[in-house]
Amino acid sequence: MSERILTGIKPTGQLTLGNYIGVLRNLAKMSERGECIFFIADLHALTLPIEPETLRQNSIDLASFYLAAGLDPNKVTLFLQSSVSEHAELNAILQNYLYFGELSRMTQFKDKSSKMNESAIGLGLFAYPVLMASDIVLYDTDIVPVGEDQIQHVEITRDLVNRFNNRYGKVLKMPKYEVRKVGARIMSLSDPTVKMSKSDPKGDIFLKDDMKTVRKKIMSAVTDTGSEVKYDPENKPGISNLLTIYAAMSDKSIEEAEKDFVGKRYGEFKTAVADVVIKELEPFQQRYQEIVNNKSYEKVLKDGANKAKAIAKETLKRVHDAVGLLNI
Ligand code: ATP
Ligand code: LTN
Repeated sequence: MSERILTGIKPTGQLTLGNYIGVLRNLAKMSERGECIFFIADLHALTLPIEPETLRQNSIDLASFYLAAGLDPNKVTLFLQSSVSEHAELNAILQNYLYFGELSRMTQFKDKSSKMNESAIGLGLFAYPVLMASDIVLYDTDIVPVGEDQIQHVEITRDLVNRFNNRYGKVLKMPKYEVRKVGARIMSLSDPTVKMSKSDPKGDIFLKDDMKTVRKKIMSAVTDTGSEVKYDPENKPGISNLLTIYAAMSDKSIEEAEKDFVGKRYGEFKTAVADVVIKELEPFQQRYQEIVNNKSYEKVLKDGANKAKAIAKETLKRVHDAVGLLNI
């Protein structure tokens, strides 16, 4: 049987080059490898304050970006998390199998909540990994492709699966994460010690930026002292980040990328980085615009939700049986 591959992205803001390199860019290839289930984690987007109109717009944008990444809607299942109510139903059950202590130790929770006033931290933000675990196990997922920051959430899902199966027998499928070798963590162009992140947009390249802006942002990216183009994240975080972007966008290893710039100056190097990014981003953006204009995402999302629901219903029934809920 072929592998089942699942991933989700939150419609929380403008997608960045980090999202593109870390995840989006690889999805089309994935769909040749196994059965793909991709979704828009709109319920997760509610874990931090967001305007209704922004959430709606972001969800449409994200659906269009998924499709622009070359996904064939006949091959992959693409849907909104909120359209398949089984996610929330399974969440209500699984929340009893992850514990306060382990949830408190999640890096993402600590990062996000530390920037907030305690009285404004919602339960959803704290319980985020439970819903994510539900997303994953609902489809008997084998592989979860994510950026580096999400590994911990897949690991806690694995802990939950172990715990649940030890108690009830082999009910849930054990998932594995998969992180790409180059580009699992693209850093901010203005501060290469922090992740490029859509909820902290300083130093981001947005997938909707026009090409002039993209070039300008890359040309003015923070670099390091010295003049050698060398991969050394500790001492040369700026150059290493740009090398990573270059390598990922040209499907090269870091070593091959380094070789392209032996004896070259930073300026020349940055121009080459901008060139590879623009060469791919420009047609990607055109495809995105066409999809937005003709609204082709609507039917894809509807069909996707129906396909997803058929699988999710089966798993939920199995879980009900296991824990003793009557399937009447
Ligand atoms: P937020 O800032 O709202 O937390 P985000 O930009 O981290 O959002 P997500 O929706 O959390 O985006 O992530 C979607 C996917 O993109 C995840 O698999 C995540 O690991 C990946 N990703 C996000 N930022 C980067 C990055 N800078 N480099 C590589 N992958 C990334
Ligand atoms: N937490 C993820 C989004 C996400 C996800 C998932 C990813 C929600 N559910 C299930 C993989 C599998 C994020 O912030 N990128």
